[in-house]
Amino acid sequence: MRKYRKFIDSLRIHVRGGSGGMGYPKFGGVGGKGGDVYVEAIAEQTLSKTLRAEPEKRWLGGVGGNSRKVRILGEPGEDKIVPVPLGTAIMLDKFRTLGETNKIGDKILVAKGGAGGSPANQFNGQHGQALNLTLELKLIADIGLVGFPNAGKSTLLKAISRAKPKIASYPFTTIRPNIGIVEYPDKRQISIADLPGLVEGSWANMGMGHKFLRHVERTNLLLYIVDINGFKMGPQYPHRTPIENVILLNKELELYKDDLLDKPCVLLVNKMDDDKTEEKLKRFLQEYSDLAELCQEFPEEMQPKRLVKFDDIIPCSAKFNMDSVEYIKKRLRKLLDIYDDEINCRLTTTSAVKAEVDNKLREKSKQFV
Ligand SMILES: Nc1nc2c(ncn2[C@@H]2O[C@H](COP(=O)(O)OP(=O)(O)O)[C@@H](O)[C@H]2O)c(=O)[nH]1
Ligand SMILES: [Mg+2]
Repeated sequence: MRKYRKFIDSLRIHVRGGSGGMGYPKFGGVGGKGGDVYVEAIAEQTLSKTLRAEPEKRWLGGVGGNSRKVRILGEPGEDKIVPVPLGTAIMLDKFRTLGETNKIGDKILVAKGGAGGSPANQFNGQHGQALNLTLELKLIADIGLVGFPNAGKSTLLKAISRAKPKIASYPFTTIRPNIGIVEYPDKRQISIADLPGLVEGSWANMGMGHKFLRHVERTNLLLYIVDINGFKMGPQYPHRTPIENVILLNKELELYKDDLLDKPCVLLVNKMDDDKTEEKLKRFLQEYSDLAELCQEFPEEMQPKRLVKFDDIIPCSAKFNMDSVEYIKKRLRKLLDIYDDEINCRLTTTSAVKAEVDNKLREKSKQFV
């Protein structure tokens, strides 16, 4: 029987630092310190592996050794390492983060071991820190693909990259985020994450949308994708035109986290395969130019408070027109390079500002000498 391993992108664990060892009052002996618990990013790690390594989900630091006649300073307890994948956020609760692993080898202290017994604590070893944490995997990709089911996300990812995502003509085919790598002639690689499961009403926690939207947070560019023919979420939903689709995506992202709307973004209008679609595109672009006005016609709860501003709108056919796919590939590279420059520019500015402040402080301190 084939073993089916579920993809885990969040894991609740208990961590506790080791207790300190007992001191030895008679000789003034100090107990060993309890071991600390760390979370560390390990290459090729997954949260499923983390779970398998410790199915009880309890990660405990080693207990410090007691002070003895033969060893007056008790040995320290062993540190415990919780191995996690790259891009894991360590959450105390929904809003408080202890840290995030951004590169392999990043090590974050999550529970301190207790002090060893000494005169300061009547020679009683102290308990280690104990707490419950949630490990949340946030993918790191250059680009995140966002679109409702059937827009053509998987098809595009497959056409543009070396990934082989599963494709089918019904919603929820992709149960895990899929990452494709796009390689350019100069060997530069760009990663694109297909973030499936976004549905109309994700913000109300329908479908798996929000589970996946979390991954969007760590991308540098969002690639929105809509079907030029519009879409229909299900029998009980109205048919949505492509422009309505854009408004709804805008709203879903805004409701999840509205600063997602500030990310650089590009809109792909997919399935441009025949003459009929040319007409539809014309109408779409027309409507897009009056987007703010069009929004007014939506029921209030569906109206975005702020409209997303696309850096580019690209008509394409991910399935049948490889020239359009090539164009997207080139265009994305270009945009990412521009954003990289902008980011570098911003960093230089900040350090220039910092140097200026430092200089002023130095001037000030001279006045006091
Ligand atoms: N005509 C046409 N169909 C497409 C195009 N791109 C994708 N499809 C079809 O649309 C359906 C959904 O595509 P898929 O990539 O699975 O969408 P996803 O749910 O967004 O990942 C599949 O039947 C695809 O073959 C396109 O450019 N033109
Ligand atoms: Mg898909």
